[in-house]
Amino acid sequence: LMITQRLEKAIDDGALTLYFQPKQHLAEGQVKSCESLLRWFDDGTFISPAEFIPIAERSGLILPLGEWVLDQAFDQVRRWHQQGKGIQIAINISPRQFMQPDFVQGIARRLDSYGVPPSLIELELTETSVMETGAAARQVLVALRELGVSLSIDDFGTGYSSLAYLSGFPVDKIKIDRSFVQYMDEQPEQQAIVLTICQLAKNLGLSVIAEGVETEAQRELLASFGCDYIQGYWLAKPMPANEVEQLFVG
Ligand code: G
Ligand code: G
Ligand code: NA
Ligand code: MN
Repeated sequence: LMITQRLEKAIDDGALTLYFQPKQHLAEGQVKSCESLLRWFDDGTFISPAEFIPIAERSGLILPLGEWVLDQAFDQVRRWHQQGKGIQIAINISPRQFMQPDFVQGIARRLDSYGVPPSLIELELTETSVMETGAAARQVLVALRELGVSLSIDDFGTGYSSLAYLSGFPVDKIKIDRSFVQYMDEQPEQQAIVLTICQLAKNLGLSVIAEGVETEAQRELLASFGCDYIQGYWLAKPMPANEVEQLFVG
């Protein structure tokens, strides 16, 4: 079978699962939110989303797959919420999914049917989603914000975001791409980029999170730059729901 057919079958067969990677508030040390990340175990072999998401994007399979991810993530938020754990989940949204005319409606419907507080849902949008669709995207962001969910720009710095654009967009948070964080403790240029993004976020009144934090040196630098949150192997790898929930207090 071709990979698209195998993926279609995987959705039906339950071979897909969501893992969760915690995020930590740097100043307070608390872990209150996590990012959901798709995992595909195909007969014991792990296939990376970096491999199958782009294929799903091209084939259109990302739409049913994205719906599946949203349902799984909302269901998990609901379960934690019912257990008295206020754990927020950040859900990755692909550009094609974001551009569907009924995208906002799908989020509104789930908030209602799963009965979860909107503050427990964050949507991670790519720069491409937000920038390439221009004015239309802005309307979608406004509508999502009105629902009360948080919005973040993923992989910040790798796309075409113009600063002028960013200041006019109703988002809450920017997520500094791993490629900048990775070498920031060795390369002054990378460090300068990360510092600049942190300052930019502050000046625009946005929160900032750094992803791919792997070392203590990176964590300390980020803290000194005023970065709000970190995510990465230094803290924890993506893991199943029952493992990640043990990292959360209260
Ligand atoms: O977890 P990992 O590093 O393997 O993820 C690789 C890529 O796949 C990342 O770009 C990540 O954003 C993307 N990805 C993971 N899970 C999802 C998902 O549920 N939806 C979408 N659209 N992308 C995802
Ligand atoms: O594009 P996105 O940011 O959603 O991708 C997140 C991806 O990065 C996931 O596949 C996740 O497994 C991976 N990841 C998370 N933390 C780290 C880290 O500290 N180092 C590396 N190399 N990858 C990470
Ligand atoms: Na992401
Ligand atoms: Mn990212």
